[in-house]
Amino acid sequence: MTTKSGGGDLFLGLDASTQTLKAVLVDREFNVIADEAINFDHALPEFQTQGGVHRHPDGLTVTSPAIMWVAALDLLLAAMQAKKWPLNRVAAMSGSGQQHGSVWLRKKARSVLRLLDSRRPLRSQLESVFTVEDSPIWMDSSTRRQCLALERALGGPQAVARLTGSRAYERFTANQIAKIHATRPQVYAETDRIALVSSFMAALFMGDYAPLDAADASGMNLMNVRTKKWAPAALRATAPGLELKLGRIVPSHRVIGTVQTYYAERYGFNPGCLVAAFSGDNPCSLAGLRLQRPGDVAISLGTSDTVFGSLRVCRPSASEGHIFANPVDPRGYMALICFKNGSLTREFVRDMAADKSWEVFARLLAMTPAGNDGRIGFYIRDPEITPPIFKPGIYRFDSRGRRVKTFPPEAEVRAVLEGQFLAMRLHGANLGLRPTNILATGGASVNPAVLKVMSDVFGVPVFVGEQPNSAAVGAAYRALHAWVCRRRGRFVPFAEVMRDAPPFSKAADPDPRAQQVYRAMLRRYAELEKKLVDAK
Ligand code: XUL
Repeated sequence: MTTKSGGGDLFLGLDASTQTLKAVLVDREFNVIADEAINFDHALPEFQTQGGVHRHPDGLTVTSPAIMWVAALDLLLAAMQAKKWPLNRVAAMSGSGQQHGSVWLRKKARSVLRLLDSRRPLRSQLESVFTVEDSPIWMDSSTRRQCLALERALGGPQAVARLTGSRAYERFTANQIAKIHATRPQVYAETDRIALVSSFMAALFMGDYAPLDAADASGMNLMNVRTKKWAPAALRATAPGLELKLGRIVPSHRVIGTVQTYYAERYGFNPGCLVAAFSGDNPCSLAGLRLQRPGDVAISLGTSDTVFGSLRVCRPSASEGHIFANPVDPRGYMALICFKNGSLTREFVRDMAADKSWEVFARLLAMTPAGNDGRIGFYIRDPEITPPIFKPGIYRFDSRGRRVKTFPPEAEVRAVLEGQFLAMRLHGANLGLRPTNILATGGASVNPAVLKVMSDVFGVPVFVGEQPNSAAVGAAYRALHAWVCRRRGRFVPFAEVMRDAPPFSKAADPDPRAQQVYRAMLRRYAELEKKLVDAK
């Protein structure tokens, strides 16, 4: 067995997401050699979650039982052991957590963590350490009042964005904390530590309170996104005595400890296995997709679409997206923008105009030129956040900017794709994202017709990569990164650590003739969008 601190040749990545707890094991050649997942609804039915959460009757509050995450870790570790994962070869581990959610611990939590008894599962030991049993999570939108109060205290949405990287958002942890402080002051007083989901999972492995990493701490509205330190004004506006309850922020590539003896004794981990700071799922995905250089942008085409990438400069906006600290470059940043209308909206248009068939969709698409003869459409099936157009509907405009009721089917299919990608290009650029190449992921990234329009609208090549568990894999890559930095005793660029990883494959090249068309179209799109947003 390897016992030297950080000895071993494998890297473990965890992902505590909304619905599942996953683990992947990665070797030095970047191959995923094993993976395992525990689905909360199925494996732990006693918690009666749906999709891993409890939606409360007010329609706004959404929580998950904190002890469920602990119970899932027991199951995950047992499954890894049953499948004989070579845990004694793990040199370093890290993890990813759904962002923004908070875990509230009472004083005794720290001694319970330090004295974990390897004869018993974690669940029975941690049952009574929470002051808030139902953790608020990222789907919660019950804190409008607290958001307004934070923005008032700091001088408006733009001021909050400038300081923390995002305007005040309901799901961001400051506003959740302010709500608990206001509505349950006793609970707040009894809380010794408020962790994020990521740092809580790290604490379970370290056997002590874990520091927060700068990338995940960026999703709280509490950290100065430039200095990566707590912002005193935001702390004061949120709740009294908060800094002590939050602990330290460390760079995301920092080794924060070694695994508690519990894991060596009970599951055969190498006792010297390093624990690197855990981070949020979006920062971990950035690492998993290896977007290390400004200009590397990922577009995830899922139920909602997400655009994210690395940035050198920090230019937060109150009207769109988020700036986070970069998880692999302590001097850099990352931008993240969510678009609610993603695959479901594309499928809606396919069903309406293309006979419910992607083949027909692609055939229709080929009948129209880039730029759609000047037609522009906004397809808002679900209330949209980027741009904020809350009233569902289809807003179609002809080449002269006049609202029209219908488009022919071949124009309709092009309009939905061009509209979505123009929105991404416009709002991404507002945050400083200027792609030089795009990595497309998510369900719709297997569709060549969709990727061709993406490539033309942005004017850059589009790549695809098989990376189904990008957050968990990203956590494992970050563990490797932290391990290399520790070994060499200095910061080593992530790109250097990942240099020999297999390249992604190219799926589409832009048509140079489309450049001009889309540049002009982007201006018209922005004007029409402004009109729609102002009219709301
Ligand atoms: C990001 C966000 C979600 C969560 C859960 O701001 O709220 O992506 O991280 O995945």
